[in-house]
Amino acid sequence: MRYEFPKDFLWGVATSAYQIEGAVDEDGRGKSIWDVFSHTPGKIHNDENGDVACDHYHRYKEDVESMAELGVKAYRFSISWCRIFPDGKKNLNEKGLDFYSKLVDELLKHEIEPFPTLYHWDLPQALQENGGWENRETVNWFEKYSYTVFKRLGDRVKNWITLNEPFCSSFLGYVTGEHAPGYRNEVKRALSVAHNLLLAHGKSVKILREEVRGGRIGIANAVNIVSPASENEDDIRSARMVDEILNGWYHEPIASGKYPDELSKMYEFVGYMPEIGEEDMKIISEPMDFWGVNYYSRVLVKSNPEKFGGFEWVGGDLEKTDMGWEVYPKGIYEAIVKVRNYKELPVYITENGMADRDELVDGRVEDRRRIRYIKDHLRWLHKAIKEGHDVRGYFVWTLMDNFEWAHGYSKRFGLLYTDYRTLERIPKSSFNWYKEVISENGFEDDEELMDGWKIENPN
Ligand code: GCO
Repeated sequence: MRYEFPKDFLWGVATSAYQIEGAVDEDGRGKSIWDVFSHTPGKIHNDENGDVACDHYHRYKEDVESMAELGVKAYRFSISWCRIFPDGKKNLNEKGLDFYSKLVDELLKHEIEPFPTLYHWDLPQALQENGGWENRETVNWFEKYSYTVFKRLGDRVKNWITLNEPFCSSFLGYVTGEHAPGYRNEVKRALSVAHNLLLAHGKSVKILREEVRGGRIGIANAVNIVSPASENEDDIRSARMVDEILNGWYHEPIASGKYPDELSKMYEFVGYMPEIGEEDMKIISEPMDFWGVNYYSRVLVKSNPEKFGGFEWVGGDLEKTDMGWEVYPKGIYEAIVKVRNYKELPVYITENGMADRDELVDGRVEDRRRIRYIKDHLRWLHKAIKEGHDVRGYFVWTLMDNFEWAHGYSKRFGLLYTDYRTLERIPKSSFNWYKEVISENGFEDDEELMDGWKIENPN
């Protein structure tokens, strides 16, 4: 069967600043919370950090060449706030702005649409020392940062993403402690962080409208498909709550100016709800242009009164990626339908991809499972488009293997294999396959389209 995509479908790849740039002390860059967190012993696999990463800061021209070779129409990257304002506040660092301006020019030279994310988790440390996202003042500094970047790049950059996965910034940073700044079990603090992040989102949407003629803007939320581990009523109720914790909490305020009913009542009861100003929900729900969907997998939920929150995530019976995430391609279709139920906006899949145990053998990397993973997700995405959903683009996570947060360099998601000894980038077979898909604007495939990858030999 031929999977043909709309003629102007935007084929892309995605990265983020702290994961690829390196050059952390170069050209006036200030410290971010990820510099501090990754240098804190015991936080990152092998105590690795992003000091060098893929050295993209110095190799960006080579990397744009690779994107041109791949034939992508768009490149999603993130701008490091602490390169623009090293103290997060007032002292503008022109060299930081220059880097992103040069990157944009390089992309446009190759007719690649820049799709920058303003905030991909790397808050300036100086602001963290002032309470970080718990402090509402940080929202005002984010407004200044957004305004500055829009003014400088808005003449050439028309598509913008405000935040990457505010769920991760708030819950992994303040509840599980896996991410910077690394607090644990601080649910109330996580919810005020989430509220201020959503405010920052709404404020920068408004500034974009004023400052970037013809600009379009959205948010890139993680969207997990949450299913009950069984048909029993307690599991179904737990799954509904986890769906609100993971998804509703970061979509409903933007879509309809309110937090999810059931969960906000529960948070209210235990005194966790953040302070909500008179205008806050109106600011957060400032109309935006598209949903960015970062889709990877589903989560199965079982009720368990002994566990924190009264539920637990259980492993399913599908094949898993190297991250331990189930391969559930039907979830990309369900995620598209889900976000458009919150509000019927155009959708970009702003991240999708898999970590696998890639091996360099005689200078080559055969990553068939990644090709099959991307193909199966694209086939379900294609179904959503055929059914009339306005899906405008797809960004593979990620262009090159890079710093995978708490996993350090141990997880490889790239279409390019990064040899961390030499920093050479080597195209994997998935790079050549994706290049073909882009040039054909689609692909042939006759495999049975399954919801999820059943484990072939479970034992
Ligand atoms: C995320 C982040 C990326 C990750 C990718 C793989 O969605 O978690 O945006 O930075 O590296 O998703 O985990």
